Amino acid sequence: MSEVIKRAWVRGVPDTFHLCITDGRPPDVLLAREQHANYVSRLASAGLDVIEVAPDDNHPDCVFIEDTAVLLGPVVVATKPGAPQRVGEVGAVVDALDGLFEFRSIIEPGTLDGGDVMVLGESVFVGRSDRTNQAAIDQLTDLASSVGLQTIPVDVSGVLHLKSAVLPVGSETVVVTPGSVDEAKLGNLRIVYEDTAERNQFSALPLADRVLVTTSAPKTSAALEGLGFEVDPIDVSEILAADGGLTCMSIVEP
Ligand code: CIR
Repeated sequence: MSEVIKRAWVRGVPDTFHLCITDGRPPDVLLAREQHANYVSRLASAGLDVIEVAPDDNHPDCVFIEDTAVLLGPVVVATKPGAPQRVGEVGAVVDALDGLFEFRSIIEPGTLDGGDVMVLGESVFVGRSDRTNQAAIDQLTDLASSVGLQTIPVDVSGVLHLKSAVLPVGSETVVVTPGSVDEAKLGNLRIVYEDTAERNQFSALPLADRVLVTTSAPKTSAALEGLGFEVDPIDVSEILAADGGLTCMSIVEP
């Protein structure tokens, strides 16, 4: 039987990226675009079929496509981003996914960012954060249950999203920023801690044969290598400046 090629949806960096929501310095648009192109080529070289949604200058944060739609098996859940200025990003992404999955939607008063959703096996961990509220968690719980998945809410503090602080690097291992989440909720997952000197600098995206990791967290990455993970470092300084990471620039088919 031939290998199934998975798809990944990405969205380009708009000319207005320097106006994105950030607690830090504005990112450099041209450098961000170079780093994004490098990210896209790493996904493609890992065997993913990459589909690009055009950027929209009216939405400076649109490169963070993960926040707009969540794939739960045969279902795509259009989110309701918790930052009001990001709500308009969802339509173009839904258009790209339309017809490929059964369509569902988070509705008001729910707000949910895809960065708060981590699907591992049969479990859907969902961060209760400044962007994702209980109403949306209740809706997601029902949607997940309809496709046989169990939802586990996790309180998130001091970071933007669940996946700012809990990064899957394999099906059973996560890298955690100490003190950001209630680790008891992570059940039997193996926890590797982000090095304290690299706080909020580590991000990761597991690919078929390796884990893409940020160059900004070499000690954490070395610890992963010590555990047998094949790491592939990538510089995404401008994405980190915009409070993003490696998961947030794509929606990868499970
Ligand atoms: C925001 O504040 O919404 C963006 N500047 C960053 C979003 C990052 N998204 C993600 O990690 N899933």
